[in-house]
Amino acid sequence: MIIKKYTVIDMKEAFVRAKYELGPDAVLVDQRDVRVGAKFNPFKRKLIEVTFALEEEKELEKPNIKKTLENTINANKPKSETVFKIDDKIAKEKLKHFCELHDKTPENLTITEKKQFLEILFKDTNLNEEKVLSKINILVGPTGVGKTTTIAKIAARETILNKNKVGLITIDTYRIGAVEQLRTYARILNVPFEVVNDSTEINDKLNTLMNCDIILIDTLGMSPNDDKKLSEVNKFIENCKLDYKTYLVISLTTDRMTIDHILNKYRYLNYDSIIVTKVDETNDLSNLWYIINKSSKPIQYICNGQDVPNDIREANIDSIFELSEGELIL
Ligand SMILES: Nc1nc2c(ncn2[C@@H]2O[C@H](COP(=O)(O)OP(=O)(O)OP(=O)(O)O)[C@@H](O)[C@H]2O)c(=O)[nH]1
Ligand SMILES: [Mg+2]
Repeated sequence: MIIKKYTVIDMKEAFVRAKYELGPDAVLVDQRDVRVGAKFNPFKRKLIEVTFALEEEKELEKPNIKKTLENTINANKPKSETVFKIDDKIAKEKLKHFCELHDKTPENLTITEKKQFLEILFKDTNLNEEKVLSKINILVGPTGVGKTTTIAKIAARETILNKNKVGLITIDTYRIGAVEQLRTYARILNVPFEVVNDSTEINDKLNTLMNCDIILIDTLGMSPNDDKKLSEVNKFIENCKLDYKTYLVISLTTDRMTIDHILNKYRYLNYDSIIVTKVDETNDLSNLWYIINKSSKPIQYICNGQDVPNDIREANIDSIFELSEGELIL
């Protein structure tokens, strides 16, 4: 029997990590609250220590875990109730015009016509720009939006599907458990992992991973109002001597006023591209259209769930169509 303990923030994280590492047959055997920090520190953080077990005959060899990942990467998610609500003035006009041309109402457009409409709607937007990862990729964004999880998803895709040699770095030594979270994923994928404690170390750590095709850098979550942390992360990024690409990770559950605020504040970090997460937690994809129109930067990935690595799509018409199941609502 394999016994594994995880120290996590919440049970969601515990299940994601156990399922990812031990497979679907892992069972929860114990759960207890723990406090982490110096002995007399009144601000000790409350975490949960959970123990999972996996029976001997169900133990998964690493190659089998990889096989499972390969099989699940392209698996379709069960049907959701997500729609694409056309609530913006320009989009509404375009849909009206399209329906007139086809002598239809939005409700009785065929699936093919709905797809054609989305193609027209997004035609001249940055959605259609080519999506390429750089050798060095830095994910930044507000707290809890899914930066670390998305890094694990990209790392798994690149390792397993694209056969790239991936290396992971974290500069998040701020949040308790953050280093361990990414280290666990690095161990499962059997890829090198480095921790950068100080902005001056960044180039040395990058040099040790120079034989990798893709390097993914995780950063600490920051409120867009926290100028101090924004400038701290900027220091790490600015010190990086090699070419890199920065991605702003943003949750689709964010309200539009906050989206504006985040897009604006994070401009300070000169992000090149956007990754949208938690699409599965909303039943309306219209904020995607909003983000595309508000930002001059292209969307690289869309993430639609907690499952590592399968809940990630390259952002394009096909993925938007798949996620909304072609349902357009006026
Ligand atoms: N529903 C849903 N949950 C997600 C998605 N991506 C990540 N999560 C969950 O969101 C929670 C936070 O994810 P993390 O990857 O730790 O987020 P983070 O941005 O690294 O958080 P900080 O480092 O604390 O800023 C976890 O419970 C993830 O499983 C997604 O696309 N959909
Ligand atoms: Mg994180």
